[in-house]
Amino acid sequence: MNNITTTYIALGSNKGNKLDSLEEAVLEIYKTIGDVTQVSKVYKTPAWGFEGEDFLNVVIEVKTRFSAEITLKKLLAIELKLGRTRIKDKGYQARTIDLDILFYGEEIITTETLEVPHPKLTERNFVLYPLADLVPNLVHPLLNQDILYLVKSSKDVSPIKAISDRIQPKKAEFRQVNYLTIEGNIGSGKTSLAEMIAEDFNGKLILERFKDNPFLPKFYEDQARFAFPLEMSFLADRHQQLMDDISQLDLFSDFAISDYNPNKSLIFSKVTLQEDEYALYKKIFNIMYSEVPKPDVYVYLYQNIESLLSNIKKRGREYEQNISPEYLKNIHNGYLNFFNSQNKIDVKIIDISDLDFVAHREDYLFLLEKISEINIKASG
Ligand code: PH2
Ligand code: MG
Ligand code: MG
Repeated sequence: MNNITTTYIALGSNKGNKLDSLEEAVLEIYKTIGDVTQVSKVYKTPAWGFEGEDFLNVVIEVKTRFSAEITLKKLLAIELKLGRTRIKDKGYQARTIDLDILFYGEEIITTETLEVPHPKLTERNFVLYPLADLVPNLVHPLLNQDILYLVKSSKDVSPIKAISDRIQPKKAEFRQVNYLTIEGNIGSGKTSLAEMIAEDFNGKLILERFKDNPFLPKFYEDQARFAFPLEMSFLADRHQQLMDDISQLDLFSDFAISDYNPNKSLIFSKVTLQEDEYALYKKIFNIMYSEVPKPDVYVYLYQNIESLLSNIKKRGREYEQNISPEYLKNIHNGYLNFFNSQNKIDVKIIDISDLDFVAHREDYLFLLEKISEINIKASG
């Protein structure tokens, strides 16, 4: 999963309702690129380098998981959506909206389509002034000078004036609970989602550590022979881990988020074990987990079997490649049976078959909203 990078983007408009265009662009950037954490004052500036109406200019700070290249693509799509037209080879033209990357972390990028830091940044008051509102001490990675210094040494003599209208920052919202679990079938994306939410909302992450379970590859080779030791070893590992993790948090004041719940052991073993083995297993499970706290919200990411198989293929864990559609179907039904037997916890089954919350921030925001919904039935 991609890290979060802080990027600074310049917005300019000198055609149509300029303030509206800037506001709409901020909203679109929030929806498709990342949280808009800071917005400068709005500046009125004469068209620089061509004849035209005055501009309104702002600079915003954005936290994004997308690369600079993808950010640029998404910015161009927003320009088009907001009615930007370009006449080829005609130099500067009036525009409803212009969106330029000024800085992208400390990266220095020179490709055919993208140059970062923006090469003209030091020549333009309409970029330097708003940038100085946000990060006066930010150091230009090529020049090694900070923004305040660049403002003072700017040779741009064109007038620049802040107007009284302001544009608000816009950040993703999320209803935090003490203990949120993101569950799902194998390959559903539960770990990625848990990681993203924990990072964005400062949650304590509890991830299942299983990749080194020595029985798992054997089990996928010979289920009948290795199901019981596999389930026993999951049971022991998960218990030990959960005790370690939970002992480090205060479930009444911290926000914790996990990508599994111990009940998973029962759901899987019901599919993989013989009836008598399962009865024994359940006895031990109940002894071990009688005291473990239950999540306040339990999310189940549903994906159709086809997408699961394709995700499993994509992530390429050798020992998972022979998992059958029937096995995935059985696990899914196991989860549904389990949820039907629960009436005290807030279970949210969300179909993400047609979503891609890593590539599309819109989908991620949709999930945050879904997870934040208050379930009247369960909250009593
Ligand atoms: N953008 C330009 C050219 N000239 N002048 C002002 N005042 N503001 C701008 O945003 C601007 C400009 C090229 O993108
Ligand atoms: Mg520009
Ligand atoms: Mg541009």
